[in-house]
Amino acid sequence: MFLPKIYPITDTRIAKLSHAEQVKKLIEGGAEIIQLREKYASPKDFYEFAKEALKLARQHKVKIIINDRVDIALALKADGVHLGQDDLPPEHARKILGKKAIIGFSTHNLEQAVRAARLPIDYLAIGPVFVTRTKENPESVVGIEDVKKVREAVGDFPLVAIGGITFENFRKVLQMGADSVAVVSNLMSEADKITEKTKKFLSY
Ligand code: TZP
Ligand code: MG
Repeated sequence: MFLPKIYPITDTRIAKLSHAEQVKKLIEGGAEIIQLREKYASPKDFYEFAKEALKLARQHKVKIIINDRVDIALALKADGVHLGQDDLPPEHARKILGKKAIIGFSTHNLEQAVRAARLPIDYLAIGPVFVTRTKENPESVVGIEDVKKVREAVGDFPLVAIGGITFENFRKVLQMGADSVAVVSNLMSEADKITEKTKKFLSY
């Protein structure tokens, strides 16, 4: 699949904005694919938040990926889902969502990444590349050398790097072989700068 260089992920606690408000600002900045990540709201609320964000995204032909919840992705006909190692296994998500859905899968070391490349997924994510405060109980930091090792091991499999990625370090991560960098705090922590920062990332 085609992956834009920047893959923003929403976070209502960090941005202090709703998912739809974040999506609006990201779209204005030029984002083409956005993941909605919601770790605290009820499934019912996440469904409603995602519905609002998706409506906006569709008007601009921007893709929306739902973190964790295959049911919500299915109910809203979102563009796809992003799954972790402890979520519904990707092969089952594929059966539920069908062949057109985008399925992303998180990995945290070389072995998991190599295994993931054999699954019916559209991209794999490796991370955290750097220290992150966004994820509760993050796995060990993998570092940029491991991004390179993963790239060498998975050939041209679509690869997203995540965790502690900033405007200062993202070029290096792309040089190590990631197709795209997923970013939360560095894009979202100042709500009034989301659009400007997205543009800055995209015009590097
Ligand atoms: N998975 C690995 S690191 C991470 C996730 C969801 C959080 C990334 O957030 P940030 O703020 O870009 O470090
Ligand atoms: Mg998950």
